[in-house]
Amino acid sequence: GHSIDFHAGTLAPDVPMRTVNPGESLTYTFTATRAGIWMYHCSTMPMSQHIANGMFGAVIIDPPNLPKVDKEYVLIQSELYLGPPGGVADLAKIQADKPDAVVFNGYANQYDFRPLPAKVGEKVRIWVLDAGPDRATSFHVVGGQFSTVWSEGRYLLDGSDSSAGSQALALAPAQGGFVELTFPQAGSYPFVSHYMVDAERGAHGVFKVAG
Ligand SMILES: [Cu+2]
Repeated sequence: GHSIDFHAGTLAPDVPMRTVNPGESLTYTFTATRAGIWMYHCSTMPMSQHIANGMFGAVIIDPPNLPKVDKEYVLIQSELYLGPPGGVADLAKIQADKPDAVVFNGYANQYDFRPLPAKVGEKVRIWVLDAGPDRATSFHVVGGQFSTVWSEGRYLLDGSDSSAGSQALALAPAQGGFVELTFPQAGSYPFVSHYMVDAERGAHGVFKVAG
């Protein structure tokens, strides 16, 4: 059985978040009242293993009057605890806090091999969600500074003060937000979780910035 814990709405979870068995279905409705990058995930026990199997996602509700940008990306960080091929995530590794890989959008280092494009001078917005199940992130762009930081419902930095900048967006599991930055020169700008052991496990990619 599986279920859904849907952070983008608020209600008594008893019935809508119940576990349904294979072949059964459940229709879930919600009203988008609050902005954010909201996690949803399976909440059937052991929840850590269901989330580690990839049963999670994000719903993005823009804040009112969110300015247009030139490019917008979504990066969801999560961990992989590899079980046998074709099998499920390894519960012992999960409980020992020993991930095999920490990834953006499901695959280790995928944006090293297929960098995300941008151009010099463009304003780029990056939504980030930490889906866990268990590790926090510190999202950082090497060579970049964030002019805007929005986290969990409020601006930490709204871009109005050109002397103010940010170097990392800190997110605990299930937290999300966005950053904005402009690349000053052409080049390859790595982005990482600045929990360095996780960057080295695969939470690493590159923005390829064209002149
Ligand atoms: Cu599940």
